[in-house]
Amino acid sequence: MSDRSIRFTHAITRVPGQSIVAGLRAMDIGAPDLALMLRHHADYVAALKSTGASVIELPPLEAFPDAVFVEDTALCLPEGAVIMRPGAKSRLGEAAEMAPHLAALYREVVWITAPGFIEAGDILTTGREILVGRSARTDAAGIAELAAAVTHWGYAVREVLTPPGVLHFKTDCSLLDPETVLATPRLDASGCFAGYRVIHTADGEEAAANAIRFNDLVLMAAGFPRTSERLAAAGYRIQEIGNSECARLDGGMSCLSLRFSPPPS
Ligand code: CIR
Repeated sequence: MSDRSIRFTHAITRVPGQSIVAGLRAMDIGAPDLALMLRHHADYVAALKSTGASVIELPPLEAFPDAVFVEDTALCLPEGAVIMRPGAKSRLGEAAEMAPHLAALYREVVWITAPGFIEAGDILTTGREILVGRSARTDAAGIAELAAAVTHWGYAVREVLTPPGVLHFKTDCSLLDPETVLATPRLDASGCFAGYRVIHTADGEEAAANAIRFNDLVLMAAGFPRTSERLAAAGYRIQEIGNSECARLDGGMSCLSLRFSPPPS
């Protein structure tokens, strides 16, 4: 089984800017503290680098309050990159800001075009397929366009549903290894992971589901001890990162990076 869904040579992150206080959120529980978010972000980047990956750290983009959540702008596969078309109006322009950075690394860069919408927070690439959750940000037209783009690279795309009221499909799940998923019980109950090994988040720790497997590490948000214990007991090497400020904007570990291995140039 190939492990290209968990092993990466590169990541791209973006430093959060002052405008982060205007970031989108489902529920207002107070503005994020930028100074604390910057500390958490630095820890996150250091953890990615500690695995040996090259991390491209982009500067803040004040015109786009949510631009720190770079994951939503593209799907990066070993064969090529697909530039997303975010369903949140205020985020639409983030994709064009990311595109040149990917064009510098990939020969093949394709774009999702109107009228479809898709944000990569709704995309989980496993060892055998690409799962895409239809959500308030990702529609059928966007998913169909993604499928058309990646089919010729040999990928199977399966449309699933992001639960109502949940921002993205990966808000509620992560890939731990090519055949194992960390998921909330509510998402797993939909049956979308049939055939996979599934580890559930502990009761009351649903926000731990948005983790990332990056090379030898699983990065997870700090503050979810019972889920963390479950993952450690299953043999994963856990690194906890503070996420209190991103969480105010419904963001987590996956949202903060693009993780990929571009073809050798
Ligand atoms: C948003 O609502 O778009 C941002 N505040 C959070 C984006 C989180 N991204 C992700 O889950 N991939």
